[in-house]
Amino acid sequence: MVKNPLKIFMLINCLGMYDWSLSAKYFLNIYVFASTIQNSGSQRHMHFIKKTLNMEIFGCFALTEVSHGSNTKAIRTTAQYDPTTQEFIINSPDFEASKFWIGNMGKNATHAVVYAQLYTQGGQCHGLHSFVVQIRDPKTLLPMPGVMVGDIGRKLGQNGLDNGFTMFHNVRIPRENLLNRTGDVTPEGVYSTSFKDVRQRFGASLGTLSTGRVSIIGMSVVNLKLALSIAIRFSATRRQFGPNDDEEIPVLEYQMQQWRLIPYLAATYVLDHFSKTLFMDLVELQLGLLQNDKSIRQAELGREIHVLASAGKPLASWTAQQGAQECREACGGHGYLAMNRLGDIRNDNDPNCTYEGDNNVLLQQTSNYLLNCITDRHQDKVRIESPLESVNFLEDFKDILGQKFMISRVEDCMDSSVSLAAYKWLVCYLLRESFQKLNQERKSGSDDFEARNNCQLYKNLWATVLQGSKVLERPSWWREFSSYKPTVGSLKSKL
Ligand SMILES: Cc1cc2nc3c(=O)[nH]c(=O)nc-3n(C[C@H](O)[C@H](O)[C@H](O)COP(=O)(O)OP(=O)(O)OC[C@H]3O[C@@H](n4cnc5c(N)ncnc54)[C@H](O)[C@@H]3O)c2cc1C
Ligand SMILES: *[C@@H]1O[C@H](CO)[C@@H](O)[C@H](O)[C@H]1NC(C)=O
Ligand SMILES: *[C@@H]1O[C@H](CO)[C@@H](O)[C@H](O)[C@H]1NC(C)=O
Ligand SMILES: CC(=O)N[C@H]1CO[C@H](CO)[C@@H](O)[C@@H]1O
Repeated sequence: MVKNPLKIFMLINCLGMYDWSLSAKYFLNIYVFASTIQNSGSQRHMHFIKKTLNMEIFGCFALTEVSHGSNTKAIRTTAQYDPTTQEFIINSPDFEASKFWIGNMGKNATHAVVYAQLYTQGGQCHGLHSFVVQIRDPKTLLPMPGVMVGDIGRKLGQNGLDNGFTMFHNVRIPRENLLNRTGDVTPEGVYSTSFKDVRQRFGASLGTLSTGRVSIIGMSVVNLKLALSIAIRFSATRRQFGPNDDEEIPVLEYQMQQWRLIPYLAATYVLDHFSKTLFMDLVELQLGLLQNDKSIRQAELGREIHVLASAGKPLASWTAQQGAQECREACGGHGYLAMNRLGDIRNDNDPNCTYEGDNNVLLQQTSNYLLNCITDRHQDKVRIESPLESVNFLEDFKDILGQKFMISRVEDCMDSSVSLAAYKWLVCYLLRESFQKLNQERKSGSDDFEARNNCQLYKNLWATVLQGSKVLERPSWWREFSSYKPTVGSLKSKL
């Protein structure tokens, strides 16, 4: 599974070009279910992975409940340890705590990675942990005793994927099914964790949660590629109006059509490059996990990838959503004909803005991290730096804000360093403004929760901007893009 990560990434995207529901079924089983077992479990769980790869069992990832999606800490499924039988008892206290939206669970999954609050004797809660729970008999696909499972019904798209729900009525599972990378329970019922520092433990587990988001960035790029190739090809052949009655010109020749489509084409190149490099950073993180690397760098890398993916996923999925809509309109009436696929691409892309973290909520992960960087810099004079160096430039915060825009000729703006400098300035500016706004809120007596809520608009705005600068900072895409020679007729001269 981990031997050739880039190949799997490509395979999922290729399956997706054909049908996203098929790709999602494959992805959720191999990349989310088995990968979570690999990353959050240990040697004692390897048999699950083997069986998954042999297609003897089929998995899903069950975190979301009816009442809670974004706020995962409030998940209410419980896992009570019973030392007399050395089992965990998985229970859904009521319908609102039933797992809901779980892909593959509706009809076919035999096993689930279930997130539940871990309790040991005496009612002590140790927080959210993950467990492997068998939900169906692999031969008959009938539910296991105590498991109520079914399909949630028709969705706006991706109906080839069976999203399901489950309620657990005191379902007993072996103690060993606890995925024990961050914490374990002894047969006698004593809880232990190998991470001394809560922040470190959190960083390590966050990193693995980034897989889904990094993949969504890649999938959004595929959707953009599909939509743009349809719309640009169509525009190059579709003729409307012309200089005289006998000659009509392709709509792609019109300034307006280019202005609407070409920026999305440029964004596709940028995001394609970004998604591949971020994926390789994630692979580095996972190799560290496999080697049980407990260094500070590893934990910081987990945090940074989490922060980048939390802003990159909204940027990519929103760009794809808007791009697909623009492509649909750019093809006129034919764009609305189902067989031309633009509707499917747009509708299938749509849920990516919501799952693996709703975009608007996810952005707050990034903005909180950045605000913390600045606060730490102010209070403890710690340097702002991160393993992938994405925030290092904030160290020059003051100098950057003192810079002036000196360019006067359009030609000079073609140098990538100009946009990069403007981006850095904008990020620092918005960061300073929100930092001050947050402090003001606090001074006027708001508590932390309220103060942060009243700055949401500010913070999210610049978290998106910052992500843009991270994309720009990788110079190789500029080379790639500037050497790109479009072949669509006279478009060449106009680029
Ligand atoms: C097609 C599909 C497949 C899915 N597959 C799975 C799966 O396989 N496994 C799984 O575990 N889950 C799955 N999910 C669930 C998904 O992860 C959740 O829907 C998602 O996390 C959002 O949670 P929610 O629906 O509870 O929205 P809510 O948290 O109820 O959000 C509702 C609205 O409130 C806003 N909001 C919430 N909190 C804040 C805040 N603090 N500040 C500002 N605004 C806020 C949000 O932006 C959103 O607009 C799937 C969802 C879909 C649509
Ligand atoms: C998935 O479940 C449906 C409904 O039970 C069944 O028709 C289908 O064959 C199953 N697919 C697999 C691969 O088990
Ligand atoms: C997880 O369980 C395995 C096997 O029981 C054990 O060897 C390992 O030390 C445990 N890991 C942690 C982090 O507790
Ligand atoms: C990780 C994930 O769920 N990605 C989804 C993004 O959107 C495509 C459809 O465009 C889905 O099939 C993917 O599953």
